[in-house]
Amino acid sequence: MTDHLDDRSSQTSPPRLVDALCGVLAACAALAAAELAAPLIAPGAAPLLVVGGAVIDLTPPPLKDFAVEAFGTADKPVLLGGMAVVLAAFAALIGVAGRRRRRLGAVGIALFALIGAVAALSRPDGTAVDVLPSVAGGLVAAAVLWLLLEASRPRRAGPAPEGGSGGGGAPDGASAPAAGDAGAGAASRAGGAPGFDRRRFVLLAGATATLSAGAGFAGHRLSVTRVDTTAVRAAIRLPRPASPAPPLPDGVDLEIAGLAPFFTANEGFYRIDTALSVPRIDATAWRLRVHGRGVTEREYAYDDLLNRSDLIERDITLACVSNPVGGEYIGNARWIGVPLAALLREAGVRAPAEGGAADQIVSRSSDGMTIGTPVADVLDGRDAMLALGMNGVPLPVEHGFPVRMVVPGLYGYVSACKWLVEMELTTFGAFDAYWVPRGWSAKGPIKTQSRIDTPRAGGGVGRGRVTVAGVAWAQHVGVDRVEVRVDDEPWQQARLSEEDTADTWRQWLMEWEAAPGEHTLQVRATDRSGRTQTAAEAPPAPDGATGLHTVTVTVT
Ligand SMILES: Nc1nc2c(c(=O)[nH]1)N[C@H]1C(S)=C(S)[C@@H](COP(=O)(O)O)O[C@H]1N2
Ligand SMILES: [Mo]
Repeated sequence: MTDHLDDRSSQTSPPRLVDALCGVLAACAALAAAELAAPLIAPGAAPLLVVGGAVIDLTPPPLKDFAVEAFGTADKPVLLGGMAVVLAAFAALIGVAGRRRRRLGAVGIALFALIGAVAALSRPDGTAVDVLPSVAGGLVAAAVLWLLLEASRPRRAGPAPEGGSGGGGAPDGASAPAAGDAGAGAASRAGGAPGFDRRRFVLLAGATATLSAGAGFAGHRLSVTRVDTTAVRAAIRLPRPASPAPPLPDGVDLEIAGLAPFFTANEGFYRIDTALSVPRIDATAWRLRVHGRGVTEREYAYDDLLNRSDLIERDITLACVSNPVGGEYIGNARWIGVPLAALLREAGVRAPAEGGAADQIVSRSSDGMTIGTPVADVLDGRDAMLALGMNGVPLPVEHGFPVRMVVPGLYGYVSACKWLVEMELTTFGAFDAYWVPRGWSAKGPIKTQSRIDTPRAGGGVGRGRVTVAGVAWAQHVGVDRVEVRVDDEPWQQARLSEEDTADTWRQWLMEWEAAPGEHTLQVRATDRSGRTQTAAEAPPAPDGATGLHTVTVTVT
């Protein structure tokens, strides 16, 4: 047990910080081991991810709304960072507790492994093997903690200096080996000099940190490259659609600085989902299963869809129900895909009004998301599709590769299932999709809305002629009119850009003679059904925010 280093090392007993460090290093080693084990034995079940996923699913809706509002699309890095801080704090405690009683440390570690295992099993796609990374992590944590605590264990020559005079750094109660951990310690204690071997500990700690970083990195690489989605995706050639998008009229894009462009680039397209790590699906192995009430079960491969002779290309503006008034969770893209109504009719689906047995399509993603869409909307002639392409390229991985649903006029949470793997025909009475028990309406038609993009809220502009511009949307109904109000003046009609289709947003602009001082600008849209958006303010939950986007600017 005693090695030659013991005899010539600096000797002090470990302060609590060392105990805490032992705990934190054990946690790092555990996470690294689990990260490495996951892609090898249980892909997608790395403990941080499954626990993070469970946290997301269990988060009460108001807290989730707050997180989205406060951190926007950075909500997931913030969540992972928060989890790391909490984990580090508990790991430090486990280190301190483990010094007093090894058994206490073991119990703490077992508890964390259990949390990981339960989270893994509770995932919608969880299976029994998914607990293994957590088990592996727990075992590694226990071993590393034991090793580090041993290495930093205080040794005393002869009887312990009771109530030490201070100079020697008498071990506080916490560092004294406790009853219940016998055996191994006795020998080294008897033979060693007082204090603990710093050099040996630093070496071990350094080795633990280095190995953990290496294993964690290797695990990460493995999980990313296991299926080379990137190569599969890059090899896909999108066919020419049988029904191309109607020609774009001149003047759909007013091309004003500060105004959202008519088409949103894929890179800048908002992203909203519960996926902590983006599902990476091998399109060549992908299958879509269609089943449920009133259908003959079918299965489609990616090529079955890609090679269809009825592909359509359409411009559709997608919007999120969580978008606050004036918010950015909306984007417009040119999609290529399979007409969903045609595909469903082939399988025997009929609209409820035609005697169909199902009124809801429940889409399932590879990561277990469920999204419920009215059958009636999909079959009413609108360009609902299973999208394969977005703005001229195969769907980006973040936006649902290989296949997602897009339905004009419905918020994303009731229509736009990404990483789609299954469609089940059922009823709204029989099944609540993911968001419904979380306080969101089962049906979510998009509300007519408008936004001022320039000038920016809180910004300053020079007096004289100022271009006020923004976007307005009423998907599948169409925007008919946009009006702007300055302070308490009467509403003035804005100039609208040319319309692409009723399924796309429209830009608008108004020239304003701005006088010095602080001014408030407001916008409202009227859709083609004659409805003007309400000024009454409502939050995003349960079925979309209302109110007028209001911007205050200072004119100098
Ligand atoms: N699999 C899956 N699909 C999903 C979601 C999700 O969390 N998981 N979120 C939905 C929501 S709420 C919206 S608004 C849209 C957003 O699509 P985007 O990220 O491509 O903009 O995807 C929808 N599809
Ligand atoms: Mo959404």
